[in-house]
Amino acid sequence: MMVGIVGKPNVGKSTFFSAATLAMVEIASYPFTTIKPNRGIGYFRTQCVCKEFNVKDNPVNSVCVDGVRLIPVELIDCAGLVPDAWQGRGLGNQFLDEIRKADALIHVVDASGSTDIEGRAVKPGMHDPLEDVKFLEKELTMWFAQIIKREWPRIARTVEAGGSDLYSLLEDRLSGLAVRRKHIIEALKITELSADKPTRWSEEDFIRFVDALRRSSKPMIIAANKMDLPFAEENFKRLKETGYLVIPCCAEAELALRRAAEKDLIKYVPGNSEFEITALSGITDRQKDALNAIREKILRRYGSTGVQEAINVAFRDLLNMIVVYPVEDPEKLTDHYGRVLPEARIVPKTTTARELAYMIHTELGESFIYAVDARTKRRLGEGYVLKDKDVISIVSARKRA
Ligand SMILES: Nc1nc2c(ncn2[C@@H]2O[C@H](COP(=O)(O)OP(=O)(O)O)[C@@H](O)[C@H]2O)c(=O)[nH]1
Ligand SMILES: [Mg+2]
Repeated sequence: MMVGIVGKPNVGKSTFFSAATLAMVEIASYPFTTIKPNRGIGYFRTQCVCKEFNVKDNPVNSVCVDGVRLIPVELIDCAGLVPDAWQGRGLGNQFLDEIRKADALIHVVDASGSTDIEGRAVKPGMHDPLEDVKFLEKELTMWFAQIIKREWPRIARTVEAGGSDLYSLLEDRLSGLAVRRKHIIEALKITELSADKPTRWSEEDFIRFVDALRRSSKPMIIAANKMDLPFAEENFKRLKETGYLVIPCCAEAELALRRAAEKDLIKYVPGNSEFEITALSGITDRQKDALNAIREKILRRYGSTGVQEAINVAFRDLLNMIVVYPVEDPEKLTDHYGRVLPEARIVPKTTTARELAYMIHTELGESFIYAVDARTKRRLGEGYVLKDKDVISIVSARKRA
């Protein structure tokens, strides 16, 4: 699963991305690799179960800092979207090419209204960020429509001639856009259009369908960025009225905190509502003032800088992911090498015990007998649907994992 960071130019996408993917000291020792300049690893933050079980853990695929488990997730910093990108204007094609692979979007909006529709600097309050929301929706829908339209007559005719069904044809045509069958089913349900008679759809029906398909396959939250500037507070309230989940953000503050933590000036865990100045020397008064300003203006007021929260909301609420801890020994919570709670896996909410076994190893899935809930020590059947923070041991005909 991948989340794209999108929006017009100069709203703070790259600042958000840099902050989210900056690995600080405790994290940096783990071998998480950067994929490409605009593709990186951020973290999903969850309360680790180590405290509940009262154990000292040895994470392998993730990190545990003060009882906070950080699990790597993939992020894409998309090029800035300009009006009429869908027709190839500006970096339009590049933007759309990057967004293809995203399963969900974080729309970074300049809540202070200090950038116009093309991303040029204006005085705070001069531009209405609600326009940016409508604009991005329209661009994405037009782009989807353009791709589908090219083959629509052929697809519609094939369906009605009984050659194939609409689901399969569209799924096939749109696989490169990370559009799946369930998204197509959802869009048809919402629009109440007939999958059997697509030639009878009007132009308006077609656009309604495409719009619904775009919404289901590229679900979106809004990161209301630049909350440190004037007018942001009132625009944040207005943005919430759009019905989207809106997270107040200050990407610049998150970047400053992570950099300070990287230099060992402060102790800060991404997403925390506070930090502690730990540097005994080498910190200037100016740095101190800047950090204190972040504390007063952002952390005290909004609870966090919002960057980590936006990533969490995207994976948890848009993509419906949960975290599970597979272990081999349900008593000691260890793997084969005796490492405690080595893995935290982020998986879809509907995952069953057997599906988890398959995710770990095909062989384990095939030889699955039952699973054990490490909390209750109860046996779970293959169809057991995993819950968030489950610690699970899988017993197979060949081995445990
Ligand atoms: N005041 C303020 N400025 C920010 C914030 N985040 C980013 N910026 C500034 O906005 C400008 C554009 O940022 P950038 O990340 O390059 O935007 P992008 O074009 O969307 O990738 C830069 O000058 C950033 O320093 C923020 O939270 N508050
Ligand atoms: Mg950028």
